[in-house]
Amino acid sequence: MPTGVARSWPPQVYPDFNSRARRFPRSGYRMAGRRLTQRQRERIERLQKRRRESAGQGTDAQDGAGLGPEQTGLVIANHGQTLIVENGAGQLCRCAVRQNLGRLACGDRVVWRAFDTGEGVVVAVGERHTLLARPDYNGQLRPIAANLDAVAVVLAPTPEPSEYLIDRYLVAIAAIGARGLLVLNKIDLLDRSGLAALAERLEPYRRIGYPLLLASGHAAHGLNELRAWLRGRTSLLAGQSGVGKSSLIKALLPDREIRIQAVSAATGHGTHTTSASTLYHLPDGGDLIDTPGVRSFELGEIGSNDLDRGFPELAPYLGRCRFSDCRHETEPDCALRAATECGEIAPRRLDSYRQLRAMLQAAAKLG
Ligand SMILES: Nc1nc2c(ncn2[C@@H]2O[C@H](COP(=O)(O)OP(=O)(O)O)[C@@H](O)[C@H]2O)c(=O)[nH]1
Ligand SMILES: [Mg+2]
Ligand SMILES: [Zn+2]
Repeated sequence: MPTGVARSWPPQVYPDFNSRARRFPRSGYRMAGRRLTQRQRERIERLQKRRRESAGQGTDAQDGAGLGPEQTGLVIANHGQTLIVENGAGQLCRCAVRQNLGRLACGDRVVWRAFDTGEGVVVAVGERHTLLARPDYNGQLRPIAANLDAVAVVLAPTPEPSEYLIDRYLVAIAAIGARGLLVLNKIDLLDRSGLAALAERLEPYRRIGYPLLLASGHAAHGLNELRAWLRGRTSLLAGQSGVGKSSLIKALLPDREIRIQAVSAATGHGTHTTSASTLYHLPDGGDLIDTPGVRSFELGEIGSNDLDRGFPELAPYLGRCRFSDCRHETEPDCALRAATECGEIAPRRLDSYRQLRAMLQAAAKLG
């Protein structure tokens, strides 16, 4: 971990966290009492009492008492213990979450039931195929986005891109099992030679399989290609502050304001602010999760396998150095350095790999 970077602030990636979702039981729940209104709480207590009384009689007393049938939904906004869930017909419902389900995130697929008050309760969460999480202020892991298929790393001429930062994003993306895409935004700021120079600098990423799209949110350039790439996927835009993520999101989502108003209406009390994570449907298909607090993500508790997954081009050479504990620095017969000298590996990528490996090893020694 570089010094001066607060561990708790940037979101981190915890691949093992995904496994928690599989253990969520569908029954034997306790109600999430704290965030329910007094009226709801009383209702639930009555229901539970009646349920206990009717246990063994083969009836589901809940159905007769204002709790509708189970239905599936998608979490599209998250305000702590209150979620906005969208049903199959596109209707939004404010839902509490049963406590034993833990924290949910935008992108979670859920089973929920509506009260006759119009609000609902989430009773189960589907297995997540990916989960991006970060620790909150007291170190508890907090899910940020569930079921992401892809993360677009947005870059721009300013702020100047850093290969090390890009590589850290790509490792984090590979660690959760999502696909990575590079978007070089604000190309309206570049002349022909400036663009050629920056594209050349990013060429190593294209060579190892990361698509590179050129875009300008302001000049509405490259947006069709970006839309085509996002279609059919659940994605998130990541990148340093100032690269133009918010501008791109606005350009991609012409109905964003309408959606924000609909989410606000569904929250009932208080309004939905854009500082909360929100899942938007893209007009051409696909979903975009906007998590404005998430500027960059950091490596968290990832192992060296995750690191290696973020450097696919090293795979043919790993384990082929003369020394099994080779640090790929000055050791003789280093397969990675030899491959770099032959042009098979970009020197900057090897630099990043060495730095990240050293960082992970130092972190492992600490504890
Ligand atoms: N020239 C140019 N400026 C842009 C473009 N997109 C965003 N900006 C500017 O870059 C700054 C940061 O944009 P913003 O979308 O807030 O970036 P974010 O921090 O990544 O969300 C703002 O001053 C924008 O007006 C673009 O395509 N071209
Ligand atoms: Mg922004
Ligand atoms: Zn080596």
